[in-house]
Amino acid sequence: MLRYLNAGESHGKGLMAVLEGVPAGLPLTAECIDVDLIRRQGGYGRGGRMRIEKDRIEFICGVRKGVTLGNPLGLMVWNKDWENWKDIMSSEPGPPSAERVVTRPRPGHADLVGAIKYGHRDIRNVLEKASARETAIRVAIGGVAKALLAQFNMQVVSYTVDIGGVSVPSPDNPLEAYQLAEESDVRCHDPEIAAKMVELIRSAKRKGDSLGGVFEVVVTNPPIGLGTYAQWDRRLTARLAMAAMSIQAMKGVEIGMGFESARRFGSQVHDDIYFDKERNEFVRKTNNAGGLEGGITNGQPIVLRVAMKPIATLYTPKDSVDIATKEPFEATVERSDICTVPAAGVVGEAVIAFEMANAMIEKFGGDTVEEMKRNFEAYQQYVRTF
Ligand code: EPS
Repeated sequence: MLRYLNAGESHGKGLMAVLEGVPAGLPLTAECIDVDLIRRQGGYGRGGRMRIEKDRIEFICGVRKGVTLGNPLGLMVWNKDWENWKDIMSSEPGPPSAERVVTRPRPGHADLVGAIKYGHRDIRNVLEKASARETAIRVAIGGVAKALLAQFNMQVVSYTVDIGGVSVPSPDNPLEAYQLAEESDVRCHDPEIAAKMVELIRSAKRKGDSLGGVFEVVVTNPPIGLGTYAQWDRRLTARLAMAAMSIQAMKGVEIGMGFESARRFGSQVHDDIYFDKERNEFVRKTNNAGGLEGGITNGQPIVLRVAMKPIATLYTPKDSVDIATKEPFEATVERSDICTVPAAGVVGEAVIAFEMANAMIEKFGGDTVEEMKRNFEAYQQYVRTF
């Protein structure tokens, strides 16, 4: 089983993770992880912090000469901004820092509830870990998972389908959409819609507002039979939904036809089953199920749409109360992003890749990638002759 723990404050020294369960013999370089770290930093609507950071992975352990050892991986992303926060965030004993104290909770953020829960009078102690800065290390972990999935010819891609209500329908060809989206500032495959999205973000910026949206994540080429209906918490549908909802600011997730399927007759929803005698396999002409039936992969691409609320830090803030004075407060402007839906798609890929890699390891086991491949090939052969 793959598992990880991560740690790190947004303006601390860096973000770290220990990832256990990666089979030995997986080719892995910093470059293949950095690609996604760079993608996560991009997108129209990002704020000032991304001009400071240049996120790169450092393997502390578990990889030797570009190949995993089967040991836990130690992963590190250093924060460049730490240089500006050394004293404020210092772990040395001393009086609380008087600088950058936060007493004004942002509606929609973890600020107020976190402060009450943990007894913090300085909300900085909450926002440092609640911050979406944490997603950098999760993207790194997702990079390892993607490398493992690639050994089985599986890819995890994403693109933006909605920003603030400017939307584009789900594309017929996700891989093509993904390629086009990679060229777009908002990671949307339709250039006309992308331009409208940029314009909306620009107008939100002018008004001191923020925007959310929806991104779609697609897993290509999954084998039939990952996950199970046999126990509630092993349903892959549930695990993928939890992974998606574990990303900061996510408020909804749909699989396949999702909420729309609730509005239709069964005959309009369920994907007919055919048998292709030439290819010797069961096929579907539609994929309304989004690749999952009974919590199990059915061999069709997995399709998820994830809804992100607008960023909680507004340049024109909502009503709130200072926790020190209990008085309503006037605007204080904190550095923030306007819209991070394009970046959130990259994070979505990472968390879904992690769950998929885990499901692959569960089914095909193996201490080594070689062993996993043998088990995988034997199983695929079985499926072809079922
Ligand atoms: C982020 C880093 C943060 C924010 C953002 C995500 O940097 P800073 O707080 O120093 O500007 O840009 O975090 C949030 C939007 C949030 O609400 O916490 C990053 O690396 O992605």
